[in-house]
Amino acid sequence: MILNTFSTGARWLCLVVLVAILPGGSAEIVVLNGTAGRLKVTLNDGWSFHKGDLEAGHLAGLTDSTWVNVDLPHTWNAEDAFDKRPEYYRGVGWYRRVLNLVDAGPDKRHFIHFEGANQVADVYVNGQHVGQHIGGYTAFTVDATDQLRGDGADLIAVRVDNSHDPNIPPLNADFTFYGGIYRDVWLITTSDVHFNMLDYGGPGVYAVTPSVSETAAALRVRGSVKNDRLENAAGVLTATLFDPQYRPVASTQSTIEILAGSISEFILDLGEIADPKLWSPEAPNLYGVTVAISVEDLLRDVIRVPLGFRWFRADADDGFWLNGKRTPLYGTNRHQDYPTYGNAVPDEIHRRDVNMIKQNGFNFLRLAHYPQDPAVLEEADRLGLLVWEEIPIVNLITISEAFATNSENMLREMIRQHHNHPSIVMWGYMNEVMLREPRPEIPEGYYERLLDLANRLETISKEEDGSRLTAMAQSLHEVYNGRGLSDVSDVLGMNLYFGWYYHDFETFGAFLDSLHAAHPSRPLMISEYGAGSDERVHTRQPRAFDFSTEHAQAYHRSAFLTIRERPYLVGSGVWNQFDFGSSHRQDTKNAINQKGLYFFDRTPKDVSYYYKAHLANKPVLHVERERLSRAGSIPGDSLYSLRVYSNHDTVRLMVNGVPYDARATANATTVWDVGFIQGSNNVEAIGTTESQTDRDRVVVRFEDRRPMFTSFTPLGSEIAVNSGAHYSYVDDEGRVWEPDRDYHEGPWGGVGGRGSRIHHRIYGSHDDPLLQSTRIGAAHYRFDVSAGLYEVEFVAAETERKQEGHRVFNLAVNAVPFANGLDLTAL
Ligand code: GCB
Ligand code: CA
Repeated sequence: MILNTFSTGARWLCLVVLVAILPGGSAEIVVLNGTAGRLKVTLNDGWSFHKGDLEAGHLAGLTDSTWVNVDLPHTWNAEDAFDKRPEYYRGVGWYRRVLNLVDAGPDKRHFIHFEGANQVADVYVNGQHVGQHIGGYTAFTVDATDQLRGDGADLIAVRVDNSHDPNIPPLNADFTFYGGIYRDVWLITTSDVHFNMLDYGGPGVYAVTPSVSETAAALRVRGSVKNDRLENAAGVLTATLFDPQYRPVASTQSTIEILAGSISEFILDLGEIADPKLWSPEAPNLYGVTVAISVEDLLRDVIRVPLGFRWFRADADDGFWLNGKRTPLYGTNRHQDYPTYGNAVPDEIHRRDVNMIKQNGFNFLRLAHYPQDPAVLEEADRLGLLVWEEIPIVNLITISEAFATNSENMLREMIRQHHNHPSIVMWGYMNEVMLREPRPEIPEGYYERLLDLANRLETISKEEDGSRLTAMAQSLHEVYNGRGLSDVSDVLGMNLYFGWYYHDFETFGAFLDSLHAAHPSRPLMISEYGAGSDERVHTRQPRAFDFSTEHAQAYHRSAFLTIRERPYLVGSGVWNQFDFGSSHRQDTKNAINQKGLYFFDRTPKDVSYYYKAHLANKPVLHVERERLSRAGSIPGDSLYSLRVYSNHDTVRLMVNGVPYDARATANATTVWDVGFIQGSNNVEAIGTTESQTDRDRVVVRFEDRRPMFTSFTPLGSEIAVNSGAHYSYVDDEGRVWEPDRDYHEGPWGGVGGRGSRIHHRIYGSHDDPLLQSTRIGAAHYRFDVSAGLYEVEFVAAETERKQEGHRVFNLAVNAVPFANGLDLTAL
């Protein structure tokens, strides 16, 4: 249990919370009459869940004893979003829970606060509808006071629906829209005079710094108070600023009149704060402001919001500036899901993710493509990350007033809910919404309505919060064909995939320069760039879209250099920090977008160390280790290039005790051509900078298959070929399937046919990168092995239900047929 005490003044206060845990049941929540402050209690535990819709889902008479017991956060798509069926359940689910609340007094108000439910939620208390919320990524609060009986058996029922709705963004996107109450739920009890709890899910209290410099800052708090009494109330408001050591440093008081049943707004000026400790990624000095309201000398409500003193701007010529210092934003994007949890991840995982991003050396985080959990923002404040947060308008809009209204509402919710986080520097509201051109079904008037919506959202952003920059992300063709959209927000984010979806790395820089020259007053930012990879896929000839780790690393080494050489850029965000769930994806791992610097389970990819070596403020030395199983059957196969990512000046390498030359690091990389021997190879890198030395070791297993061509080796030796592929594949057993090759004077290779690769999911197997490639057409393989007894295994898959007879194999070994008319569809 954590007990927080605030001590800001002499007259008050004492926060009394009594929670009795009943054996085997949920907590009994006892609220004592006349106590001060507010009570916030988790409602995460003890829910019953039913997948599907029910007419009487909200009624007490319904028996829910057969429902599944769940705790929140919860999603119903944690499994079906990853199976090989492209669809996942998008529909209704019901949640019910008894609230064991013993209410000792009439002067209390009870609110239920949902941090997020995807995507439409209807909340019922004792059978009565108390609120509906639209949108899966923002929080909302309902006032349940009038429906609660406080007899220990109050029934809360929530109907959640994640069906597609043309009026609710996102309409479609490259991530999974997991349904459910997937974030924390709280009961918040206040007295009957309290800060506005129904302010777009926000705290109702907002701290602003109209001016900040190194020597002085102005601080103002605005907000609103609700009086739920039948008579008018005269209150005293107290705002106190606490420094990062929790010492009060400034305070102000003022009186407020609130008419019965109404809301009064207030502004409190805390005057000038001398020598504020500035907030920055290097020194995230986090202040806090508490605001309290007392009536008749008794504290009624108190709230604490975070505060950081900092100022910033984005310039079209020299990028991002924080606290008067040029601070290029080098960072990453993050989605909120995780293996086995889907999007219903506990706060610990949110916080750990943000920590990993910080540890990677980044100073920037784009929360794409939607507002994220409060734990994410709290951690970004605490650790010092500059954040772009956005609402989920992705890929396209619907031309309807309902879509526009829902979007505006989400934007206001996001801004109010996260307004107080000093980490936030940009509010975003659209991502790649111009539809891919040419696209015949573009509705009449689409671009005009889009521009109109963008302008409406821009206006709201500034109206809600003029202190932040606004941003929008566009794809390559959109940046060209802006149609006015590219100039609406303060910063233009560009999602650019040179060397992945199109063009190549080398043309990336020239493109940026020409765009900057054509639009010299636009602050430009790379909001996304990235390449997918799979630790099982390796090649000496990396190509775009082959998912080899070698290509992804080459991509990032080139892209980040290009970015760093361009001081006019506001910054950049890798797409993505972590691999994430995208149910429609059919890359080499089903339903996963693999562009992470980390795998979905948060193990780091080698390429993450490239960034760490560049950006982290500590020694980094990392021998690549995604390719520890290697095999070779042709001359030269034992020679491999091996990379070490480091910020040391020089790196030395030892392989099996043999020293290689010391090399100077360039672009945080050193590369060696290493000869491996059969079996285990000990690789050790030694990095040195002045007197500092670090070591990193890996063991590489090399299977030398060349002897098979000179002598018969009866047991345990094999050659496995990844037919039709230029990359090798390592399966679950550690077997290395070598890249295909054509036969030229031995020792083996394919004759006839040609290599071909599809990007479809393979049913019934997760060896997708092995089975997605094949040599098509009449072909045979020749292996010049010595005489002996061999086993030949033929592995094949059909990707879709083809007509019988579509693909038929006749197999023969040494011209002796052993299977004729083999038709996988007919099996
Ligand atoms: C983008 C989108 C993002 C996708 C990404 C990709 O431009 O903004 O949602 O996930 O590309 O990986 O294709
Ligand atoms: Ca949370």
